[in-house]
Amino acid sequence: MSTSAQIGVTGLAVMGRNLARNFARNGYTVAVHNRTATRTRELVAEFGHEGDFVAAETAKEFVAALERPRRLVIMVKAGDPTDAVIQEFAPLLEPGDMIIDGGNAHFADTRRRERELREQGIHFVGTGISGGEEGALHGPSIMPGGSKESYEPLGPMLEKISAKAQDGAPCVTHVGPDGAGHFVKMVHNGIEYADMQLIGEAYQLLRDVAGYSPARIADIFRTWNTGRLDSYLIEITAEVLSHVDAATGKPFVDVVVDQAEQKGTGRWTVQIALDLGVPVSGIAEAVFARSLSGHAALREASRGLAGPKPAALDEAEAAVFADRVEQALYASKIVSYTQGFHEIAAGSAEYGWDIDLGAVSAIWRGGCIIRAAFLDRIRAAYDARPDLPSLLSDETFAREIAAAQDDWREVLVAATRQGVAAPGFAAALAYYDALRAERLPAALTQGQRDFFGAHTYRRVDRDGSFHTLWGGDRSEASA
Ligand code: NBP
Repeated sequence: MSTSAQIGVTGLAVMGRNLARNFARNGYTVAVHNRTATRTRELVAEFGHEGDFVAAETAKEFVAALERPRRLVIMVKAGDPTDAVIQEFAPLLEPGDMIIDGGNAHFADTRRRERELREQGIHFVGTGISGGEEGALHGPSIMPGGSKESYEPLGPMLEKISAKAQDGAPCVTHVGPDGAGHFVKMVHNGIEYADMQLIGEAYQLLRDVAGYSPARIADIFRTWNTGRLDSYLIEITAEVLSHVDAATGKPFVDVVVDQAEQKGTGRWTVQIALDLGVPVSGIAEAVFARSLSGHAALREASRGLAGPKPAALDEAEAAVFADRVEQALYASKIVSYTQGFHEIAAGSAEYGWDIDLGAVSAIWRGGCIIRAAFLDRIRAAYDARPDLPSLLSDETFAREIAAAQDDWREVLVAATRQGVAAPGFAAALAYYDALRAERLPAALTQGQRDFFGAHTYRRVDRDGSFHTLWGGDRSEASA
């Protein structure tokens, strides 16, 4: 077999197959391989006409087909299968070659794999790929980690197959060393959870408080999609809400079981945020909301619990309310991105990744699930001030929130009065109010901890640690 392929893809399920086709359609010769060889044969039989594929039945054949330095993409199930594939291929590779893991790996696994392979001189490039099946084929948002050195021979190829933002920029950048790419992909998915939850809450409020039908709400989302909320998720929400079930003639959304799953990356975003001490309350509420929805028996047992008497809005009141929901949704969205970017900044500091937050927002503008017009503004905010402490410190966002906040609060008042759960909106507002507060009850928490556990406290007027002798004369002592 000649060493003619510029890149190889092993793991030819939905994602791998489409990614291989994307490389081939862009003029690259692609070696393809899968544990079960029928998938490889099927790919070449079905799509062989789209470009140059080199089908390999064995690992040896696959590696032999790649030009050097070898670029070997793994698109298999994350976890043990990824390790199994690495163990199979690494002994066949040579120093300077690279293994690109495009699966949804946990960044800590990526760090371990990168370290292990580095000892053999192999570059391990943990790469977040977003956009699902369609993105893999037509252009995903790509978040490669790994060494800078590996990006040189790999980057131009990724740039070619990636999505392009409206200004034509490829949606790929070298995010940072070792696990940085998979970390950023993880937070992308966490933000995606929050976006979806907030949109879901907006829908529920428009339905239960404003009294609108799914079709009418779909129209509202379509209108919102022409403004500052312009995004892929708002666009597809309108499509889903206007879809009618062919079998029953009912709105599709009414015939679907209202229980959502929460898988790896959303949960990881919250777990890692806890480890890093970053408050991602909006993202966490989105994960918890999915968990709660799945507790069918608990929900069934709780359905009869007391709630407020519903009060219908008239047409004019409903229209005003709908406008307020747009404000609440937008403000809450700013908060969830603020939290997500805080987590990326904290991960970057913890692991020494030096991630450019503006570049991250730029590569999310196309291809990925959270692509949105609004990301241009985030990029502008970080470009203007790379050390921005928080998106809320950006003048434009602060001004927009200032304009939205009264409506945001009114929406939560209405939700509370009518007994409609809006945990994402509420968590976002609580985060905003806590951040801007002059004083927080954490001072009282310090006092309580000192009382029951002599944990000491710090004072506003003097340096050092202090302890109060609570049981006796309550005098203070320096610790
Ligand atoms: P799956 O996650 O369903 O994995 C199936 C592939 O893994 C098949 O090629 C299978 O080979 C291979 N595989 C398994 Br399972 N165990 C293996 C082993 N021990 N050794 C070798 N190969 C093994 O595929 P997918 O949905 O295409 O996703 C691929 C990766 O991309 C995953 O990490 C996923 O999380 C990530 N991702 C998916 C999406 C999406 O929208 N689906 C989006 C973004 C990222 P076989 O054919 O021989 O069984």
